[in-house]
Amino acid sequence: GLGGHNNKDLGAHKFWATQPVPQLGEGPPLDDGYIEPSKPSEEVRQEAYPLPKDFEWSTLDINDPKQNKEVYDLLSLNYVEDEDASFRFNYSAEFLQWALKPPGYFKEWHVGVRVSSNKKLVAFISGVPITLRVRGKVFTASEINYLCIHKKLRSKRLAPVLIKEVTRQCHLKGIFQAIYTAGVVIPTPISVCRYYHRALNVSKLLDVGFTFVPRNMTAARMIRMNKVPDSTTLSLRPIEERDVVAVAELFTQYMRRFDMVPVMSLEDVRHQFLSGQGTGKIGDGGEGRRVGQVTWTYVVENPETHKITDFFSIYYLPSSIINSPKHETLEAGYLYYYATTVAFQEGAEEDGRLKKQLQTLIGDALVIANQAKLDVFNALTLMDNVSILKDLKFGVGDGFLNFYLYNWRTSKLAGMSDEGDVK
Ligand code: NHW
Repeated sequence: GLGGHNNKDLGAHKFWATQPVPQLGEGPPLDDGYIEPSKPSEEVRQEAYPLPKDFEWSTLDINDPKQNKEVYDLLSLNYVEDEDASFRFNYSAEFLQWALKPPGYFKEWHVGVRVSSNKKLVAFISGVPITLRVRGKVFTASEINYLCIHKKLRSKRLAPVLIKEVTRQCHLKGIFQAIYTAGVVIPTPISVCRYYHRALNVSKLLDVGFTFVPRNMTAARMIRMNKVPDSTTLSLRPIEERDVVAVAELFTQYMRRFDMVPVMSLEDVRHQFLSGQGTGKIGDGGEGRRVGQVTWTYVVENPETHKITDFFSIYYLPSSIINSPKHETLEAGYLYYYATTVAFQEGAEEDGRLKKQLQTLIGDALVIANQAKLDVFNALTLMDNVSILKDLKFGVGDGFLNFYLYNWRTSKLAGMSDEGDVK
């Protein structure tokens, strides 16, 4: 599966050694907090960093369908691939619209590099505002993603220039912390998660080499074993505007279980869980998805009290299949946020009630993913996922995802890591 390389070489990092991040091998900090202090705006560098000649900076206006498509095109050909270059993330233009424009976004944080002569977009990096709680401390930050350099411009030390420029743009808006994830190991992960995969369309996954028939197994038996029920166990309905307050409350309360979480306003909840549902009818080509659909969020409503007791969310992120004669696209869904009020019942964690409810809830997410004609359903070893992966027939992937904070010290986050807790 996807997840990028895991460079185990903890050697010199010419760029990262200069940045306010914990250096590799540094001991755990005494206290959580910034590494370098914030600067008043007049002390922030006012000029863009120099680019190699023949290139120029360009702020991308994602509201402009043409520029949205330029970012899509760059990423669809040059973004993250798996270790043996079989699959490449294929974020849709609608996904990028959704991901790059949360409430309070800044267009200046959508940083592109163009060839001066023909204006072709050849590199990109983005930030979006986020409020984080890390352990007991809440702070505003920038979530950095979609760093991408055209394949023909690799290994020329352009990435550090992009990173410095997006950092400067964040500083200009008064933001001095950031969060980001990567398949690669750089200084210094605060947590590492593993990818797990639940096969839905086994024969296609076999066809494209995403998975293999293990010894003592046949394809037919694998297909049978991975069959997903036709209907959900819980009585679910898609989230609606009237659920936003309840879902926000449930989300906030459930997230208290974890040490690093986003703090979401009502607008954030509306954006994250409601705005990505796509428009109009289920796609004509028998896709099982709405046109432009990016997310699915379902709620469970108690029929008597009409209270929202549970919710889950899935995002749709297909990958291009690089060398298959038969299939172009791997249709993948990813488990996003979820919550259940069962977690708040006395003793529910200890006596297994929570685990059972999560199995039912995420089991239903699999049914929805299957109905949407997705080929595979992915999850990371974070939140409470580890407790349900095995029973729901997820298999371990070969990708890792490292989590990083910029200009913030905290000791390694336990619980998210797979070290020790996945058997
Ligand atoms: S991770 C996905 C990154 N993108 C891809 O993997 C796409 C395919 N690859 C490429 O486009 C999600 C290129 O290979 C890239 C590197 C552009 C990755 N994060 O230009 P050079 C994100 O988007 C360091 C951070 O020669 P290149 C998160 C590398 O360690 N650093 O390499 C992004 C080395 O530094 P060192 C990375 O292959 C978070 C230097 O870049 C990195 O042509 C960004 C080499 O540069 C990565 N994924 O281009 C940080 N990959 O010190 C945000 C390589 O080791 C920080 N490098 O010598 C916060 C900023 C905001 C702060 C706000 C206060």
